Amino acid sequence: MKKVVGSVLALVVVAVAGLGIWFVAEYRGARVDTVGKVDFDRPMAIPEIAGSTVEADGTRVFELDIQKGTTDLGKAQPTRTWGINGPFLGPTLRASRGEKVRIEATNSLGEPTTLHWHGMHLPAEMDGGPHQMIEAGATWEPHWEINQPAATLWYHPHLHGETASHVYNGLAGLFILDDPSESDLGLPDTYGVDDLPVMVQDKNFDDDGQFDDSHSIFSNLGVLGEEILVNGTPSPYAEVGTESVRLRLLNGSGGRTFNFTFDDARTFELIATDGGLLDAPAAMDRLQLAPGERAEIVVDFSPGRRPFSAARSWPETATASPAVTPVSTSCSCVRPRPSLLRRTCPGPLPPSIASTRQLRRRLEALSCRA
Ligand SMILES: [Cu+2]
Repeated sequence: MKKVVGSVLALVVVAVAGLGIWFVAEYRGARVDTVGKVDFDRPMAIPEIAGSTVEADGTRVFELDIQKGTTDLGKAQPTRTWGINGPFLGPTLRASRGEKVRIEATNSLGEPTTLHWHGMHLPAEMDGGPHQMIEAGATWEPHWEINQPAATLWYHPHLHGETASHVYNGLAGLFILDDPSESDLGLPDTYGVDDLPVMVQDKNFDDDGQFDDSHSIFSNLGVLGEEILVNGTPSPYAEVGTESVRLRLLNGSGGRTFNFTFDDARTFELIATDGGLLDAPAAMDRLQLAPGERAEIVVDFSPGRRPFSAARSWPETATASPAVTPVSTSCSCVRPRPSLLRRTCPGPLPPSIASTRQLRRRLEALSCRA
């Protein structure tokens, strides 16, 4: 009898332990760290600047076609993806403060979607929320005037219950706002050369190389992908030709928070967050971005060699793999960094934004020098 009880107890212990391991695995939902497992053998894609036309009254018009396609993401067969003006992701829209813009967004997906301008100050009826569906085959033409400081924004669908999956499939792009009064600060500003977009998204793939956005039954975060794409490129590296490089970081993931840092823990300077330029650069060696958040950093690289591996996510916060490997191949001079970024005293930072909460502490120590 004792033997039977012992065996049953052992079985129960094994079962509970197994259940615990399964629970933890399910709860975590993905690997925590892929550092060292990525080869960095593909040049990082740089989204094109979207073409536009300017009408007689000065309105800048962008034509966007929301569509389906396929993309080589390093799998045995092409991955079915969604994109804007192309098969995967969207071009970078760019406009200046004071300009009127109009978007002619045509939905060729075969199903309804929306386009939302994340971070843009604009009338509610232009914002592309769930109440502004673009039906299949329809064209939606929101228009507004850019009236906010220079900033890195992004656009993506924002429809009820399907936002995450439409973004996951590939509908996302940057919207860079320029402010003429801030263009003489001497910051790296040649797009694709020393001013690089870095849109980071985590993905899971099924055995056929297709996106898999199913997630753990215990995860209320959303999908935590095990592979990291930057601007839609797996295993990306980027060559840079100047020592000072500006990276416009966007966490375009649905659930994963990234804590960006470099292999050698080098210091970089944070120059902007979601709302635009800070009043002064803030030196740091790690930067956390939750889904949807943006930041601009300036980092220095040594010339002529492949110096260090990467901006990567720090394992303690969430998972991740190195995101981008900047390589500097030749040198121009390190630009002097302006000590003052904004011309005027900024207002209080929005309290709801996690990364700016941390920055607020740093900024409180700075007196406004405008
Ligand atoms: Cu958004």
